Amino acid sequence: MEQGQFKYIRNEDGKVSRVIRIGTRKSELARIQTASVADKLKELYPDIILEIVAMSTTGDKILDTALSKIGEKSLFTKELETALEKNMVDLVVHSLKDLPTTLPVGFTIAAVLKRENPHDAVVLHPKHAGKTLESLPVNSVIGTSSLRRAAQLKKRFPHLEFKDIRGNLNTRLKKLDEKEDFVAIILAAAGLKRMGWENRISQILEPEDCMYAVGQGALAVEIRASDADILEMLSVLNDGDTVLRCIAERAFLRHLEGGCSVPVAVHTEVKDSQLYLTGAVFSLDGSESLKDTMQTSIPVNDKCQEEVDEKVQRVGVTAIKVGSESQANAERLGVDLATLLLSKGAKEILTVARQLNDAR
Ligand code: DPM
Repeated sequence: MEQGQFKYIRNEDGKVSRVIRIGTRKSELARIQTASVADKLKELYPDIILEIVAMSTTGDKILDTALSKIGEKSLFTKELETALEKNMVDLVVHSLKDLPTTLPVGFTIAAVLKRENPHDAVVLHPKHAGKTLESLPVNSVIGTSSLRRAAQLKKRFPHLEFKDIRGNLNTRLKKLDEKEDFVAIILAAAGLKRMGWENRISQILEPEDCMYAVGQGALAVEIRASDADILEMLSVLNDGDTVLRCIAERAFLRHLEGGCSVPVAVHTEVKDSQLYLTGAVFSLDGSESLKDTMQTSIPVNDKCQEEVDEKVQRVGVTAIKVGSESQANAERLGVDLATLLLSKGAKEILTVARQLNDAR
């Protein structure tokens, strides 16, 4: 039964309930991520009725081009946002790192869930089991299309070669195992874990080797910014520390004017009521880099946005149950660190990186 703009159904007892429709990409990882959020919602709200709507996005269709070569920023999100806009779905689950730091008008991230391990991981060809990046033979070819990963690892492990690899996680693992093109591939530990492939991780890359991407390892739920009911319903999914870390990271990236395809990396930590942000930018071969760390305080007894009049979006996030002063501090931290790196020449490094990448 369609009633107004939302979808409703009549239960057996005659009660009418709104159906909450969740949009997802069709890849296995996207479906797993969506199902995990759906399960959490079912647990928190046993009476809700959920429906999952799967669709393909541009990013899923263009499989032969490196992500960083495709100009479109909202590669994996556009079709899903259109579905949100048309009320065909009510929420969409994304990997936060695939969401642009500026969302199109009318959308917001209502929840950022507790972050998985945000680090990158090495997956080896079975032939090389037991090795590490350090101990792999000279000129071993490593598969990654991430400028961020390639830049850092080229610098750190000059004996290795890096080549693009595209496709969803299933495709990449197949390309690694069934051919001889790559000795190893680099993937986010979080994605591997969600796919149930943790046993393929042979090495977790520490910040000294490779810092992670903005938002990596965190799931985000995007909604229509005007949908107050869903915003309220999802607010309990937020993990306070993850929200603050990711706001700082996203503010850093946004202020650098980086997209998802620039060699920018971060590391964040919450400790003793302090939020620490380390951010870095790299030239494509990693030979040039700028890196710094700053910190800010997380006030105790901080008031939630719920209690203040205006609901503020911070780099796309509206987390109404997380302290509002803390969120403001986190955003400022990201901007301040970006400002510092820009004053040291970050813009020039990123501009050259972009030009060289476009010319590849
Ligand atoms: C973005 C990048 C990659 C994805 C760039 C980067 C990796 C591309 C590649 C912005 N999105 O990380 O520097 O390796 O060629 C992506 C993955 C996940 C979300 C897969 C992965 C799962 C992990 C998560 C693709 N987006 O990074 O291994 O939820 O953070």
